[in-house]
Amino acid sequence: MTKVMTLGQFIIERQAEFPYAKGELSRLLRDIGIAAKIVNREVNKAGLVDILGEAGTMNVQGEAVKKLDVYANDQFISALQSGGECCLIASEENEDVIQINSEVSRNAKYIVAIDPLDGSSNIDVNVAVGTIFSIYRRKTESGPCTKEDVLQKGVDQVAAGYIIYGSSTMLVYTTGHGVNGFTLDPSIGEFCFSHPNMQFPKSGKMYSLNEGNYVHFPEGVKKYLKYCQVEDKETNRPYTSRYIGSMVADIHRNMIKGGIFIYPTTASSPKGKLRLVYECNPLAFIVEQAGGRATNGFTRIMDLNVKEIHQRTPIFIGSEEMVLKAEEFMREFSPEL
Ligand code: P6P
Repeated sequence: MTKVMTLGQFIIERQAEFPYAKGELSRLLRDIGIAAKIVNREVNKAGLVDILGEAGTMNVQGEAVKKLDVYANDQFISALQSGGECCLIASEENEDVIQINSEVSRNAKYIVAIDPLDGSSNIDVNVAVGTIFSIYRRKTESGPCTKEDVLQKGVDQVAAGYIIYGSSTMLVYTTGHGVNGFTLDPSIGEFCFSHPNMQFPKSGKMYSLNEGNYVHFPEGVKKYLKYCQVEDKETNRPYTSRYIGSMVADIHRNMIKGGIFIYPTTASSPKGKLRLVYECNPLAFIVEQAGGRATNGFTRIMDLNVKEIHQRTPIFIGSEEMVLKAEEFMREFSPEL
């Protein structure tokens, strides 16, 4: 019987590798893991909404039923506020930053940027959804953190991770020393170490993008799409199209099997749809740490200047060779972008 290692045990064991660390980051990751388990319980009940009551109604316990993304946001904020290791939160669900000014958190070292439940519109059709988080050290020395503390480039991330609520629930994260995955064992309520040192395949046969936007794609994306669809035995083409419409699920699948995910500029999203701070930067950190590549078609995602919390960016992310090929088409056919 192989020894099961829980997320908590793994964090403590890895903590020993960073003698300078006093455990704050370890406790912060633990707090996120606890909130993820609570959110997982509710996401898995979503199919029972008739019994539990639609969002905006009262459930059988007489409690107001929240939309799941609001519920998830509340759970992660509450866990971070009570954990005491985070002084500021930037959330997809909140227009402005959330300062945590309690005695214990005011001088905490870390900032968390989070998309508490990405792809939540897929819940009603039972498709995998995800939480994405990014952790930075505060830039200001002490006192209440401000929005300036969160407007940092992706290269300055201390840690990043995602939770995928799918056929199983997994937490995948990096602290800059590789990527490790943990699968939730509901029978013991623990994330168990299941995917050591995850590696993004250097190439693959899957491309993920919403071809419904084809007409408004940049010429370089159109040309790359046609490249993927042309028959060429030597380079394993035509590739396969796989698009779930849930970023964490699409990227997680591609990290296991190889592939590229693209959300370029479109007519309705002239700057791209996906958010730099709490979607693209954390996923770029994880993908790069696993040996993949993440750019906006020209520039490394993690080098992009961050001016606004909810800033959007085009993203090309996944197997290194596939992203490099897509960038070739962008340079040749859409250099103006
Ligand atoms: P579209 C979900 O709403 C999301 O933010 C990502 O998870 C997903 O990759 C993308 O939007 C899907 O967008 O325009 O293809 O429906």
